[in-house]
Amino acid sequence: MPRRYFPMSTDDQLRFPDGFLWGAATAAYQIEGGADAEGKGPSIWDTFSHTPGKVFHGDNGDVACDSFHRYGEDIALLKRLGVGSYRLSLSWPRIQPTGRGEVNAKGLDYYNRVIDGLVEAGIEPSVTLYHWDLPQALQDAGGWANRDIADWFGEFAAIAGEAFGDRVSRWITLNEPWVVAHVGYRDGRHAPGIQDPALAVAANHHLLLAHGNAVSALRASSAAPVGITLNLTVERPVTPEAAAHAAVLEARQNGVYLDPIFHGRYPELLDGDASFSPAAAGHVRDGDFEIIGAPLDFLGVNFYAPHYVGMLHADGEPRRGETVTGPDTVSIQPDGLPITAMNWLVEPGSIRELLTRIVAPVTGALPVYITENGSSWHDYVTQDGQVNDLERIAYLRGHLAAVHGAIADGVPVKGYFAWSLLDNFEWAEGYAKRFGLVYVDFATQERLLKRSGEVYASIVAANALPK
Ligand code: NCW
Repeated sequence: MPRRYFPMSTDDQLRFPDGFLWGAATAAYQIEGGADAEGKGPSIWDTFSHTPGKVFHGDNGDVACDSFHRYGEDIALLKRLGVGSYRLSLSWPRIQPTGRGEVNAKGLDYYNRVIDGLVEAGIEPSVTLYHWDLPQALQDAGGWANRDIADWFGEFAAIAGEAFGDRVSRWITLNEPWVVAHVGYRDGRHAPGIQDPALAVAANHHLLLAHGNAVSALRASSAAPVGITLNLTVERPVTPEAAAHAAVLEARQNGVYLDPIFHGRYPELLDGDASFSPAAAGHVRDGDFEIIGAPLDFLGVNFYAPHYVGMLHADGEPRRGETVTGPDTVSIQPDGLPITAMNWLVEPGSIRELLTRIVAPVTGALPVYITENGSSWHDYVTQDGQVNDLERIAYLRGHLAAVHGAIADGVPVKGYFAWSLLDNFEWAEGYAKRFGLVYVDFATQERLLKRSGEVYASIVAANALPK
């Protein structure tokens, strides 16, 4: 790739290209609350979080950040950050309470209020159609394991496109389909809490078909750019022997989404592996790859941490920092790298490696947005009423410098959305894990800009990162 230099980068700052889009992101179930307000139907996360033992501390999203009522405050915070765009998601069961047919006009009204408020504030709405809160009625009909969901999702996308397509600046069909299939249906740590590889691999294929149908539906009703957000992994083998295993892990997480969308096939490396390849499991029908491969306007990439892998020692004993993951493989937490409250490694260079080694060779000149990046720490309010989250600031600076490096390498990264605007309901971790640039006191719903929020605002204002 040709290396490009920024004429405006100087010794003391890294300047981002003119027009670089700065944003912040959230997801409906994580912030809205209003779980049964104004005609909303139940989602799989309502069911899952109310099932004892599924979420840390028995937390649920019934109230969350109460953004259903406090979206005005959220928009004011976005203005304070100075961001050009807000990435939010739509709750499918707020709009279609049973996921099919009947539309809840009051649900549309809510998003109209939010979208109008953003536009008025000069903030572009970047809207994700699906960020994990499936209508429970659709789960009862098989959820993502039922191929019919591709049509149900197409219908929902058409409704959203017609309702909001005149004001939305960019559409994201799905957030992290790998997590939906793998954590929801294979590992079971997320809703619907199923542990069945056969259903997980079916979900993988149906998510892609649903994505393709949504692209077509959105094209019919909105001129805004359309993309998908993938959580791609960077696998780092610690020995040459572990390289083949790392390649398989990348195919299982990256290839099973990137290859069908951009190359019209599932990864060859997984041929014959019916528990990871939808092709090997017999899910592909004639015409599927034409649907899945509908041309996109951008790729959204979420990235948090790399993953280190190695081979199990001959004595079968894992060493310190190693977790056994297979008959002869281990997952490794290497010494010397910081670890966030989520237990995720901090290694900024890996986002540059992801963009240059994994993304750009597949997407070429297609614009790329970092649709999520951020970190969780044990934040607290000091006696003088501040959150001095220095670790989050270091994480943010490190990752932005690495994204800048990827742009210098020639990767067309057009924007960056911090995860997250607010501390929120962190899925299976409940409220115990805070990712926000804004601290939320969940007892009072008071919002407080963290120091990282102040730092982010100054980076956004300068369109540059001080070195
Ligand atoms: S949990 C998760 N996240 C966080 C979440 O807040 C956000 O909604 C997601 O888009 C931050 O970014 C994403 N990702 C799932 C990681 C699951 C790891 C568990 C693997 C188990 C096999």
